[in-house]
Amino acid sequence: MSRPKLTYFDFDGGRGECARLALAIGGVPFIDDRVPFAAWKDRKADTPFGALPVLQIDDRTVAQSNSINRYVGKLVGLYPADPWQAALCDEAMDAVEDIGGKILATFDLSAAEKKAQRDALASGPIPFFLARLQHRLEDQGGGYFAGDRLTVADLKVFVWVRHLKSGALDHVSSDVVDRVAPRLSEHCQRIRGLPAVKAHYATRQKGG
Ligand SMILES: N[C@@H](CCC(=O)N[C@@H](CS)C(=O)NCC(=O)O)C(=O)O
Repeated sequence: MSRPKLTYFDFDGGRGECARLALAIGGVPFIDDRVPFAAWKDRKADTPFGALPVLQIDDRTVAQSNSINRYVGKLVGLYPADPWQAALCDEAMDAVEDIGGKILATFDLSAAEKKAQRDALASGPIPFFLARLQHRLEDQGGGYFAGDRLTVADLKVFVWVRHLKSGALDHVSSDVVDRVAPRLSEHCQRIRGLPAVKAHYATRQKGG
């Protein structure tokens, strides 16, 4: 197998970050192809569905973030072998897609419309998804979303929760996670503190 190439936009978050983290944690050397937003229009047509992320291995290409997450998770041992645990893992990742899609849809709005829609998200869907994800985490014992161990579901939820906590989402208070879903906040801190996750971001800070 040649070195996998993961193509996504040039920031440490969003739909491509879970697979980047999984590959890094699994110690799989990969080409981290980061597309500057300005270059996207020239590359869009060459992707399977006109969107990123895309994973290429040898002469094969696969798109759709959760499909990539599952594939990479299987490669590196971060996806459950048990069918039920796999379904729980998928459930958490798909839930993040549901709320992430709603949030993403607000990015290109006018300032006034963005504020109105973000206010609505902050008082409804965002706390709802946080509370329900926390509930599912607690159902599994509070540590991990599936299989009693780290999976790509934990990484995907981590990336979303970390973004909320960063305060980077205008009109959505950065304390919403702590207020609504403290166990999810703890989960985020725990994933952030994993040696492999810390090592990955240390490399990023060095520009690696
Ligand atoms: N269902 C797809 C959605 C992919 C998607 O919409 N990606 C965004 C970035 S997160 C994108 O490529 N936007 C640019 C565009 O659609 O032109 C997935 O999960 O990968």
